[in-house]
Amino acid sequence: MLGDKKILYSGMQATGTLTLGNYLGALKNWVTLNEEYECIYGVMDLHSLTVRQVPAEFRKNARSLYALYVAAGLDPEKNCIYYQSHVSGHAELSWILGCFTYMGELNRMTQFKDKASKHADNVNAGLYTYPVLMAADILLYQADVVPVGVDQKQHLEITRDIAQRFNAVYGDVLTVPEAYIPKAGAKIMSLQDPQKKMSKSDENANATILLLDDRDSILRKFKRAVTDSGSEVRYAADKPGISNLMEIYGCVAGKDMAAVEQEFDGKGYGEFKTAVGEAVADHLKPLQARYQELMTDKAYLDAMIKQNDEKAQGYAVKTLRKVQKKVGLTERIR
Ligand code: ATP
Ligand code: LTN
Repeated sequence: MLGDKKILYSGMQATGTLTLGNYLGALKNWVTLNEEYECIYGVMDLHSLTVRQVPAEFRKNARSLYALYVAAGLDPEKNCIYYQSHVSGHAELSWILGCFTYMGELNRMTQFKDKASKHADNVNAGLYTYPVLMAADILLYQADVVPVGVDQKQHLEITRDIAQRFNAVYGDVLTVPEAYIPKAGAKIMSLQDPQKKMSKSDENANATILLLDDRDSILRKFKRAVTDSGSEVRYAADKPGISNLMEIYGCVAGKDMAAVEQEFDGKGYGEFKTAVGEAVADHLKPLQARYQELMTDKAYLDAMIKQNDEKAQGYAVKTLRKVQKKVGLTERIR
């Protein structure tokens, strides 16, 4: 709790460009929840290091992510939007929490298993302890709620377990956070294989809508999207392709599945796919325009980054000192 508002914390890895999945599963909800909470959003650049990065490209991606948060509607004057690597408390708390995490727990993480098989040549310790750093991110800010897509649910559960384990020994030190997983959009699927999550690391460009794709690409990708047998626009388990497109449409048009079915009653897949493409392109247009503006305003972004680094540091150091003291590390002499 900060003032009379609860704390919301979230972030994304600074790798590649955001997809429509990242947007509908996470970013869009951050904007919706924004007024209700005291909000802190990180550009999770330390997490990105678990996969090899090209330094210049990586720096660009991180800045682009920062600008996308702002372009999506998060005001950096009202919210704390900062770089994870600028607050050393993340790494420090992560070490301490690592001593309260069991290898058995980390062995069960599905993201680790998944990434380890995709990057078999670089199964590094960072990939393995990734959830501990994520727990440190969240617990450092005493977050009450963490809005994420459904693939992050397991990481939220381990965060809660670590916090409870720590509190059981040292008293009520860490806030145990709740995941906020949206009812619609929590798992947007690939446009080319509706059994697979839409992912920024997909090799097939047609599988993924990027937030910065131009209108023509968006329309073309939706036109080429894999659909199912039959011809009715109906939300059903045996129609994963159409159901995914309906979910996307519902999210951007603010409609539930019954309303979407009704709107496209008697219309074919072709007409529906065009409508989804247009709705998504229209929805993203203001965000894209704002993004372009921000990326040319170096002074403004730099000022916001500096100001928020200090703010984040201020929040983080309080928890860190408290934790250090509780575990018995010797206090600094002033
Ligand atoms: P990758 O697929 O390359 O591992 P990613 O696209 O999952 O990366 P992250 O930075 O791991 O990107 O995710 C950022 C946020 O977006 C998380 O809250 C995650 O749950 C959410 N998210 C990612 N993909 C989807 C998706 N397809 N549908 C809904 N939410 C998603
Ligand atoms: N692992 C997350 C990114 C992330 C995160 C966090 C999300 C790192 N630290 C703290 C919420 C809160 C992902 O989306 N891959």
